[in-house]
Amino acid sequence: LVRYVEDAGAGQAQVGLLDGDVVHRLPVPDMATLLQYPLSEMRRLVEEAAGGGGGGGTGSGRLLSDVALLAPIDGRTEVWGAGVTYLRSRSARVEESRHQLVYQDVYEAERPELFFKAPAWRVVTDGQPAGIRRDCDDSVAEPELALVLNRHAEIVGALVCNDVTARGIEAQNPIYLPQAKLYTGSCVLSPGIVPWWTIAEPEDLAVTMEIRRAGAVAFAGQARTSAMKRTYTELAQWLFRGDEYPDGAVLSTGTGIVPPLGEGLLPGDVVTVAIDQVGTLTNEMVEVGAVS
Ligand code: DO4
Ligand code: MG
Repeated sequence: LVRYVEDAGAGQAQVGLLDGDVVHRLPVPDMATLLQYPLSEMRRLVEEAAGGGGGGGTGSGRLLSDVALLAPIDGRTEVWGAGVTYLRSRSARVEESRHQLVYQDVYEAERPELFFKAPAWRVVTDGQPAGIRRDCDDSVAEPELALVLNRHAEIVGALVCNDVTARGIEAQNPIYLPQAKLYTGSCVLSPGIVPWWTIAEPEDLAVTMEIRRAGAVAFAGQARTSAMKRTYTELAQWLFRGDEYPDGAVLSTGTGIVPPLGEGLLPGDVVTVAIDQVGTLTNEMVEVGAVS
């Protein structure tokens, strides 16, 4: 499920189903509206669109090469992150922070760490620049599976997320978390929401990250979502416990891959995050913000 514009970016954003190299328009004004429907209704619409293009041609669709894909969410849809959901994330925070108990406790606690990451308008997508804060000398990419939740708290899809983080700011003090997490180009989502019902064994997906610097691999890592301490449903239920999301929400489930301390991102690095069955994201890192 994609958001796109025709005519070299000049037109109105539309929502469609990408099937091979053809985009079939869906009869909704925006993605936020689709996330207001119950899962059964959304599935019916999507399956109708998938059936409509048949015959091997483009049907009523547009070729992917004739449209520009946009970030996948709009309207009031918010992006939230879960933290310290993998042992690797816990040990990395314990290593980098003087406030180690905070991270040890939250890994064990019943209530997960959930933090606001971005409103829809701040999200960047595949091929767009992602941000390194100029006032932080240790930033990391965090490759994560993101759940797409509708307004009824149902998991309806999945995205690839790069939860880019100014690790050095959080390491100074965990109370600085919003400054470490939310800034220009820090929330990267893949352009296509993969419908949840099409993903085989979503509890055990391979996640990989590669960082290329001056043409060579500077870091490569991998994890499996089955190593996560919490379930997807558990995280989704906690998010909806005391709040409502009228246009749904994206909930990034935390990272199981953390580059070693001192091996942070540099401007010009090209970060590729891939998740089996869900997608791939590639972004070049650029400096953002005022000089410190
Ligand atoms: O505690 C800070 C957030 C950690 C995080 O984003 C993660 O584990 O992915
Ligand atoms: Mg994260």
